[in-house]
Amino acid sequence: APSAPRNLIFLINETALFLTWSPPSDSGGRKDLTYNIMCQRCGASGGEEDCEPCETDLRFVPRPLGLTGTSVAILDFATHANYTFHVETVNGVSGLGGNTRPLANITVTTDQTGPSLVGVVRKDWASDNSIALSWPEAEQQPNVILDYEIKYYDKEQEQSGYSSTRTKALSVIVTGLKPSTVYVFHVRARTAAGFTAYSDTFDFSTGDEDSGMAADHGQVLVVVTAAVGGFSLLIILTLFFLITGRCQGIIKAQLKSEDKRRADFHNAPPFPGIKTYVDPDTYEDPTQAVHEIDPSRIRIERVIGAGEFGEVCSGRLRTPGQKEIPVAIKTLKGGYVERQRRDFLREASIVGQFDNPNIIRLEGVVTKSRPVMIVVEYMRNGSLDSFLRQHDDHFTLVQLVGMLHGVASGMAYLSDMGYVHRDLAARNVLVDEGLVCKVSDFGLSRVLEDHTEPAYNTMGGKIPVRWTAPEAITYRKFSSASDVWSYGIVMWEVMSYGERPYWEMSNQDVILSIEEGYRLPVPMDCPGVLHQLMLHCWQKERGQRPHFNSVVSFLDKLIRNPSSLLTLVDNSFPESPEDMPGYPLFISIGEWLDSIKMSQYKHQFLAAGFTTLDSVSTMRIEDIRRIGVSLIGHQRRIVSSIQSLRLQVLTVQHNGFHN
Ligand code: ACK
Repeated sequence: APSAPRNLIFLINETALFLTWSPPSDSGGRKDLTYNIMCQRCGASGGEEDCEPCETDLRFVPRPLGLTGTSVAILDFATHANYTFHVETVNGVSGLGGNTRPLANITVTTDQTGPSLVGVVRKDWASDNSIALSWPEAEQQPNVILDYEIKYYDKEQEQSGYSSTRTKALSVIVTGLKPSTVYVFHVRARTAAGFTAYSDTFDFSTGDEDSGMAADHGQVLVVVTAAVGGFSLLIILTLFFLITGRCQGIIKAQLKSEDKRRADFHNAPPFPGIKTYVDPDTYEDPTQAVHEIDPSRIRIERVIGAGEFGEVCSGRLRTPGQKEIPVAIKTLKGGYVERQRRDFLREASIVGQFDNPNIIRLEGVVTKSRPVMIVVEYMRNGSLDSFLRQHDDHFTLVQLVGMLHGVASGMAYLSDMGYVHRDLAARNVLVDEGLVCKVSDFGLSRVLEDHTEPAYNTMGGKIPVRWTAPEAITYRKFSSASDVWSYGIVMWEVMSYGERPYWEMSNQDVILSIEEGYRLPVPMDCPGVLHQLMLHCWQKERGQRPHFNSVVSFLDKLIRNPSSLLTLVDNSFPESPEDMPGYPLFISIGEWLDSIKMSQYKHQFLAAGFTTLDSVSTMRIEDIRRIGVSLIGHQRRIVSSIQSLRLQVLTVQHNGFHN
């Protein structure tokens, strides 16, 4: 008879337990060795009497008996359990004699409680039905952390049980919660050796359905600091301008911008110690504070585009004693009236106040000679939307999130300064040769504000409807929170490589759909966490949207822990055909493919039995790949078109955040 297997060991990871062993030293003189695995689940005492056969749903891959190799994977095991496995060597003559079976045994505890690796758990933001949490990385970890488990329960209803969710990141968005309710959270890490102990418990509350304000201490603290901060800021500015002798006008400007800020901000007042944006309309001459460039230092090379006021050119700027730098030059075309000149230069007096790596940098202006010009740093890759369209599917998730991180940092800076952009969109973000994204185009706020006739109407006009928050469209309530809405749209544009938000829907249909609770669905190949963040930016109540600073720290964590980006949302289309609106699907497959310039696939669609648009609308990404659409750009266009056929019906409420 053969002897027992040798060197039996186990390995455990998130989902599987592996047993491996070496063949026995004595094969019993035969070549037909196989192995059988037997399993017992034992109680805490560890004694034999406390054991019972393992549950039947435990899965063995490839199988429990008659293994020819020397390893097996075990799935669907329970946590907090002691398993004992017996590996038996068997050959053709086993059981024909001998009374001791050749067994190797091993006991595995699937919950090896160690010290807690999770310290303080923080609340990043809350809406009425979700809470975003984060925690610092463990400093000394003996084992690599595979993921974290978050357990939580309604504090008042502890007896009704726990819920839990898992994440690979140092943060999570817990959803499906009740409004104005305190939940108790604790988090534990899972390493190759099993779970560690739980962190302390932390109580956090969801927001209030009506007020839109998250009820927690953080909120109160911000308001208090802001009041104090605003006051000291005023004193500092007063002193500064007393010294420079320009007190009056500026204090007025300061007060006006304080007012504006107060009106603009719901819960995100500027932080103390940070410079505040001054509205150029409060200056006599808005360009007096901006650097005037001697035009002989500028060399225009070529026209790169058309701006609202004239051509945009690329060129070089010389500064004595320094290297020439590449610049972009916006010109004001001849024949302008004074009002246009002022509007044109207004952008420069806004940008000139900013100094941040994610905001386009102003080099200066030319106002004393013709043509009037605004000179800014040159951004090799042009605007973000066309850049992404030209490079469909060329970037890694981390690169895309890096771009979004840049835009969010720039926006956090602007909102901390009290500046509301009002026209944030991928077309207004520029990309440099290192993929750094910078917010640009600071023209719109004037257009909206200064016209006696409202410059917008819901049928289009001056408001970029697809990018604008509903309260800004309806009541002109522009704020950093409405900029956050636009940021969510930019996220969607980036993750779909420059697709037009809401495709070809009319502005009026976009407004109505949003009002009814519809939101853009997850773009193809976009991680679930990012779509959740978009949905959060598109909360109807502006007080429930995250602040840019929270968005930045959230994306920061994703970039540091990119494994959290691996969870894709696989229901990229609305769940079931019953959700289909009564959409006219009468055109033929041929006409549809023609309309999206994909007619080369007509044959494949028909051959695979997708002969009506009705049937196409139920296709999933796999189906599209399976019928032979292999180019990712083509897949994306077809998927996107199907989504628009089915109307983008995913509401914030119905979408689970759990992975
Ligand atoms: O997508 P684009 O190439 O990038 O086309 C537009 C065009 O000018 C009209 O706005 C490009 N553009 C604008 N500002 C800059 C800049 N600072 N650097 C490089 N290109 C720019 C933009």
